[in-house]
Amino acid sequence: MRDVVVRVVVLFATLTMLLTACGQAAPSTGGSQSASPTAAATTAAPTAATAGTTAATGDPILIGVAVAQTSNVALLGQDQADAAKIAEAYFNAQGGVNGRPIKLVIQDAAGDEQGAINAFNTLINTSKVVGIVGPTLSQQAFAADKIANQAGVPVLAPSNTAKGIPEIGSYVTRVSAPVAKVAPNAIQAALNINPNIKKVSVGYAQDDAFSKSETGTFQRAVTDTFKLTLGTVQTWSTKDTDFTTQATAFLNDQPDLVIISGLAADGGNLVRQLRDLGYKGLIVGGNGFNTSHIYSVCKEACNGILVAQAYSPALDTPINKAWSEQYKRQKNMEPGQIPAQTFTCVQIMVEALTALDKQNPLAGMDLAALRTALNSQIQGGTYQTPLGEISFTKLENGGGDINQKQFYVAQIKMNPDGATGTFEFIK
Ligand code: 1QQ
Repeated sequence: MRDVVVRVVVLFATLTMLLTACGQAAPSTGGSQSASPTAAATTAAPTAATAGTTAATGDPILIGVAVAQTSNVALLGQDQADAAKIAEAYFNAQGGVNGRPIKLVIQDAAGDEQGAINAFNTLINTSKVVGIVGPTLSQQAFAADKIANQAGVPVLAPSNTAKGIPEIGSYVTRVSAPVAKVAPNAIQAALNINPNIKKVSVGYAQDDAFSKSETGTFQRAVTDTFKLTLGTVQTWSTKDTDFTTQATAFLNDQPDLVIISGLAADGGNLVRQLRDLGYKGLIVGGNGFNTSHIYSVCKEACNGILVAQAYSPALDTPINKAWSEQYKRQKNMEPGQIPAQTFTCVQIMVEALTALDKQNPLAGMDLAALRTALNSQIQGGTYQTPLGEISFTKLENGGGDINQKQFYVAQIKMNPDGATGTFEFIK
């Protein structure tokens, strides 16, 4: 019974320790946008159907969504598109942008750099959106965000966690907390389960920007923060399917913990092959494991994997209840971090547009001026979101990086069918 009870304990102590250890500033409480009209209006969690009396009408405001709808990244990207559509219906039912609806233009960014570049170009030049939510991978963001930055189009990064994303340019604002703040929480959780961990083996997909960034964070946390011994460091490609070499090297290294930074397909297959070869110790998976689609890759071998989280479905706020209820109604499961971050991006677009329209009616602005004003409004605001209260630190030579207060760790619990499971939140 205990196993099925979702326990959420906010890792304030660990977070504070890690922020201090990394020399990072505490989250700012600054920000100019006042109380969130949407959050205030969502106490009763109205659905699109029941909130019809306040629904937005008229000429829609176009918001671009450039996420992977095809390729090996599509499972993540399709969840993002679904989350964005839930946000579109939800906020339009709440009255949109002071009575005017938003309309998403969803463009397939596929799983590579060129796909993201093409999607961004179409959204900017053909669809003429006010801003873009996307792309799915950091690897793609480093290529595509530059284009939006040059064109003066605000980008909200829904799932780009590598070091250096907001530094791409002043029009890039990151909603997905960086690996440096999120990932080490999973090592602390592993030590809480097994205080005898001494030696840690690590691996990463060497052709993926996020995986490279995340393994750097993990390796520094192992040696510097937690004073553990770093064993073998294995590498592979996100396109690999055979991990015999890496799994054998991990086993020979005799670690107490293995930490894997890859995407769901390669990372999940590596876990399965490692368990098949007989590894019995704890495994930490990085943000690439942060999807229910992982269950079908590592199957029963997913059981027990620890994954740090920037979102908890149990956060008890009106906006999180509203979002998670909408998601559960459609998907029949709790929302995960990546869809929650994507919903949050659309929310921020709507709230920033709403605040801007009150100061300076959008109808009278040309598109270039509107995009620039929207970017400042986004970065100056404070938002009550499913991720908790968030705001952004404006970088001197770049865009905005998220200030988020709460992080969590979940452990995958597979069901006896070996095909379905849950992310259970732990201390
Ligand atoms: C990144 C990530 C991915 C794992 C998100 C899907 O965090 O590319 O930055």
